[in-house]
Amino acid sequence: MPGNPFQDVPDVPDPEEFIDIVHRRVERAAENQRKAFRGTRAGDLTRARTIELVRINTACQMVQDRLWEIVRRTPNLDELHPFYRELVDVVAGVDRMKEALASIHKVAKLARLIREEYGEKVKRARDPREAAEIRRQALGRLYSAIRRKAGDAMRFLRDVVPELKEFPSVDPELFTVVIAGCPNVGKTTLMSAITGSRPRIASYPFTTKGIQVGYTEDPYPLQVLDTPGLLDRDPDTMNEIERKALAALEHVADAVLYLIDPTETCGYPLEHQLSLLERLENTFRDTPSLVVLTKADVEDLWKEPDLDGREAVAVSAKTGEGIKELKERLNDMARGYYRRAGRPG
Ligand SMILES: Nc1nc2c(ncn2[C@@H]2O[C@H](COP(=O)(O)OP(=O)(O)OP(=O)(O)O)[C@@H](O)[C@H]2O)c(=O)[nH]1
Ligand SMILES: [Mg+2]
Repeated sequence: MPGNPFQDVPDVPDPEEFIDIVHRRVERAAENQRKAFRGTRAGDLTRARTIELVRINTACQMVQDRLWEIVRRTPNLDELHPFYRELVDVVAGVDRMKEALASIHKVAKLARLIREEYGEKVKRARDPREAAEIRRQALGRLYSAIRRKAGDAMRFLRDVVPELKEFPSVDPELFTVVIAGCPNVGKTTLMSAITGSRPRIASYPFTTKGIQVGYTEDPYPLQVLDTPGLLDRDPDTMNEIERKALAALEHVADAVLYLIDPTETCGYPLEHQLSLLERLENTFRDTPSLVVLTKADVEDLWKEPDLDGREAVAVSAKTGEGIKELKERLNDMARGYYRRAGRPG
């Protein structure tokens, strides 16, 4: 199952540390070449040319490989699903990220050019001193390209890539149910009751508790997202980042369950819960939804709220009441979704 498209992006090194690593490898390669010459009859010039060539090749190849690998294994930002694209924009900025990758790609290509150009030159060096001078120029250009052309980009990616790798792993092609509601209404408990699976917890911009992704397949694949601290606030008071993180969620939601706790044991009066419901309905205007009344087993406190004609299912995660019916409703929605998507489901 496809998940977070950034999970295979390699870690990006700090430019100065990278140069150190490259340089140490260069010296080791030169040393090995020197040893290989021991006991042979190779003349001074041949030795010098070969050793300097090994240095140039080792440095350039390593820079080219490592930088190219970063570019190659980062997904194409223009082809990302809007869910992930929006999240990238929150955490890194899509344009900034593209610029950084372009800079790194440029230096990878430059490393190849330096290798070709100076490799030819060093083969024709007239004496050992000239060979060393050519190698110094080659490595000087290479290291300065890393510092000046890729340095900022590398430092930037070094910071953001770990964050991108922590994005929730969701498959945007699956029928996705988002669970929304005030704190303590029973979101996480319901999610476990629906999916029966141990949800994976992933970080998500601006929620302190992260987001949980659960999955079930009976019979239609259902992906369920639990969203603590994300959908219990007023979208009008959100800042730019929060709005984008919310927009990302809208891109992936195929159905929303609005949870209401009619016992009010969650600590929020019904009136407050209903006004959140209205605000959320505005946000997820085009997404099919269903109201779920939780904690139906708490009979002495449970009272039927006025839902203004909205459809609702009463459930108890404790006794299992209503869960089967809720799952049937979700499966109906999923069936329609997969049929429209032209997938067997
Ligand atoms: N009696 C009863 N208690 C429930 C039921 N569902 C959840 N609870 C209780 O309600 C409390 C909150 O449940 P959670 O599932 O953690 O609620 P939540 O919405 O995920 O809360 P946050 O993650 O903090 O937003 C817990 O003490 C649960 O045991 C239910 O069906 N019946
Ligand atoms: Mg929870």
